[in-house]
Amino acid sequence: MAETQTNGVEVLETREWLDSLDYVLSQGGPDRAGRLLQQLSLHARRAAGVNLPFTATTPYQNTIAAQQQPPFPGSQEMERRIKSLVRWNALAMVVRANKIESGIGGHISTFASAATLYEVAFNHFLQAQTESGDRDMVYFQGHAAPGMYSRAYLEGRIPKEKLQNFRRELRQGGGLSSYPHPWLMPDFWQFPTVSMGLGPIQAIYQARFIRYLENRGLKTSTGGRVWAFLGDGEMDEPESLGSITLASRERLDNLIFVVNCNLQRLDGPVRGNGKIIQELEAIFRGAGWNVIKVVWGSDWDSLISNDRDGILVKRMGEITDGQYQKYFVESGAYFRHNLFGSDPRLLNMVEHLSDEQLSRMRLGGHDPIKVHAAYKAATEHKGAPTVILAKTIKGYGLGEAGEGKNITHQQKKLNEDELRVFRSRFGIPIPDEDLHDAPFYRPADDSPEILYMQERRKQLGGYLPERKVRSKPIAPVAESHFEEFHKGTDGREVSTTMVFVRLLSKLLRDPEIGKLIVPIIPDEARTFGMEALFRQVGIYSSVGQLYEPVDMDTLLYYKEAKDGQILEEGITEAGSICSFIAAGTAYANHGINTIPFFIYYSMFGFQRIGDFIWAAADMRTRGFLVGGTAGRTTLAGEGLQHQDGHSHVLALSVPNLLAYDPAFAYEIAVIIQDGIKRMYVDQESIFYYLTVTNEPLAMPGMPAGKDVKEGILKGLYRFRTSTKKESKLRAQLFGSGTIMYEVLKAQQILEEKYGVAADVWSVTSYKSLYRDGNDCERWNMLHPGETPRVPFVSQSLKDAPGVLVAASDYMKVLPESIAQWMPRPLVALGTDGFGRSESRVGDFFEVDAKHIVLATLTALAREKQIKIDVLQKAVKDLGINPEKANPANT
Ligand SMILES: Cc1ncc(C[n+]2csc(CCOP(=O)(O)OP(=O)(O)O)c2C)c(N)n1
Ligand SMILES: [Mg+2]
Repeated sequence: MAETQTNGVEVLETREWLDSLDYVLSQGGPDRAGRLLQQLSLHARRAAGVNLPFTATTPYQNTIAAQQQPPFPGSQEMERRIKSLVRWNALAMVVRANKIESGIGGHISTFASAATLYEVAFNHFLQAQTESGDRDMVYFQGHAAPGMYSRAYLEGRIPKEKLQNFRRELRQGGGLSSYPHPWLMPDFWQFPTVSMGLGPIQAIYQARFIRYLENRGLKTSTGGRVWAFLGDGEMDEPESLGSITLASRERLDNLIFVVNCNLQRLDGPVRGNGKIIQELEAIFRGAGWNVIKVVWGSDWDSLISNDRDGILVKRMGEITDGQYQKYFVESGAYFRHNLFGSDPRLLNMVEHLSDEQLSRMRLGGHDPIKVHAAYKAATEHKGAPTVILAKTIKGYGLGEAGEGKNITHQQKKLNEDELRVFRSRFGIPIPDEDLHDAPFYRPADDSPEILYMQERRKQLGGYLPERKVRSKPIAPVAESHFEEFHKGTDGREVSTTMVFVRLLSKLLRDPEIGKLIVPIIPDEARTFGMEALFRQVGIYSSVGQLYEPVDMDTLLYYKEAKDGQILEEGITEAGSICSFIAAGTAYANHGINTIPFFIYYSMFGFQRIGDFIWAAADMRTRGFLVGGTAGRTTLAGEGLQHQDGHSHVLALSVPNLLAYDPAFAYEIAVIIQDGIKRMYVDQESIFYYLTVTNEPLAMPGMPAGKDVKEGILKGLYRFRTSTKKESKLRAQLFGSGTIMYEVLKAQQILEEKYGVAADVWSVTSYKSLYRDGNDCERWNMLHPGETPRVPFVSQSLKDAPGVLVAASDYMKVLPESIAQWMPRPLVALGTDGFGRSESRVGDFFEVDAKHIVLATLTALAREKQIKIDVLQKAVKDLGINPEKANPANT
């Protein structure tokens, strides 16, 4: 601007306009001035077609001007002292841990840069959850965990011994987990955030879920907010930004992101050649968020207000982040020369400041007044979520040990000199001679610092973070919902997906738990035949339905409602799992036993959003993940990308997840009934994965016998016993999911054509059997000489004669995982390899009835019970091409 004002007239004209604007500002305030500017711009466009270029960003300065700042409500000096204590103990924790055990890790510089952001929040904003109503939910940045532990230590919530055992949970008396993990510290942490990107999107869906609970009348508003403290590097994760428009669309003014823009990530600068704050501002503004930039501290106020022509702000906007980082580590002289030296007018502005003063000019994110003003504005903003972009220095206060340096993220060892500098800078009363092992420091309970911080937390309802389960167990669900499914369908063909949907719709009608059910679908309801639910319980929409649906005159129209129950998330498995997690942890976080059922294409579950499922496990999420159209051979037409032959293999990896691959209607009923009981009546920290398929088949009734239910739940039971007991050739066949029907066909062929009497077993859960087998092995190893425990598989097959053949619609490794506990060798058929879109891929994957027959005969031949020529003939008779390529690698 300044450069283009080439003649004096223009300069004068500009001055007059600015003076006029100043007058309007002083008389009418910022709102009036803003309206006037908008009118001016409109007028220019209408009258003369003046089109201002689109700018998504505002100048590189604070969004809240100094004169708009509210007064700071606390004692700045006292809060500075408390913050210093938190800083010191956080640093000491990491340094000590690495002294005791080199390489144990931990982070100093993340919290060092964010301390003011946290402390202002703790002292003035974050409302704790109370018995009478929950308030703020806070997603703490994972790597800042030492700061949270340190504060909890000063608050008297964590003893020194535990601090000592940071990252060493296995020590006597326990320790502190490296990062926020509700699994490891269930009374402390609520949200695991350290896998970057999972925190921000979860916070968005949490804020939306709170509105869902309120709109459905399950919860009265407590005015609580969701806060997410995030790293600027973290914003590069697609999950971080991928759902921000949901937050603005839903007008989530109960959501606040605080992005600590220390300009650095692990290896180096986040945007060395650009400016992360400006980039994020553009993104969030474009998405409709309220953006508050906190760039410069109070030290800059007078310089900026005296910058009448905007040359300083313009210059500051030209400097790259990489260069700013250089200023953090350089002298004041360098700063003066490099930033201000470009223009004599700029040099003039800082003439009155010494190099020393210049180098100590604070950034916005380190200035409590600026941070407080931003938080206050964020909490008062209506109609949109807020993001605060706060500029800080990574490793603030570490000086030579790492302040602003590229290595700072991983700095965990400070020598005595460095400790001394830090100690002195923050005024911690530890004498030089004690510094060598970085002792913790906590003033007495009645010291002014501790009293102050306790009083602040008392005013705000208590401590944070804290996790507390406040819901009461639900009453057992009526048996009658499930009994219908025990009978079978009398030959009528239904898919297990249809069975599941029918059961879900019955549960939704239950007077007790119906309202607690949260069906979650990523744009796949019609695929699963769930559209009847649209009408039955409605699709949640915070604004109701503002249009006349195109299918209004049909019975099952697309009904959106403010109290709609279905979370129809659109095509976002990541978003859907966040809703699942929010609903599945509401028993703890909201004291409400919502029961989520998240139904999705099984291929897009573990494979696509596995890390969220891991986080869900960590958070003790309850609920049912339901993988639809599951299995590799039953999904006609979809082919390679959709055909899932490994979700059950991946499910093995999640410790507190129960995974079932049911074949029949009654199995589904038994599993879901038990699941609701275990999770919501008995309050176990487990959750479920269930696969359902879309092949319509006649559902049999549940076989008689009291051990059937037990078998279904434990993972294995005998579904059909051969009637040909006199036969010498015997086999035990294991099936699950839709492959069960191929197994049943094979049983018939074996009996009729080859004289082999085969029993058929339904394996509902290889995972449960695998875990039980390992559990027994482990116990036996640790208890030599005692009566060994017998795995459930071994017990069940104790008296079962003949060869053993399993067929699964998943990879062979799944049945093979329990082979070691079977009485004889197991032949496993499965679906290793890439899918195909043909409808008969059972043949391609060699898991259909004829391959099960051949596998059984082969096993019998190996046992020398049948001759090789029977086998050779069988290959021909069954129509199997022996030269066919191996599906596992084609
Ligand atoms: C998904 C994921 N990828 C990588 C990491 C490893 N990691 C931990 S911290 C970090 C850098 C963090 O930078 P930033 O988000 O800017 O946070 P800061 O420490 O600077 O506040 C990285 C790469 C991780 N925790 N999660
Ligand atoms: Mg960073």
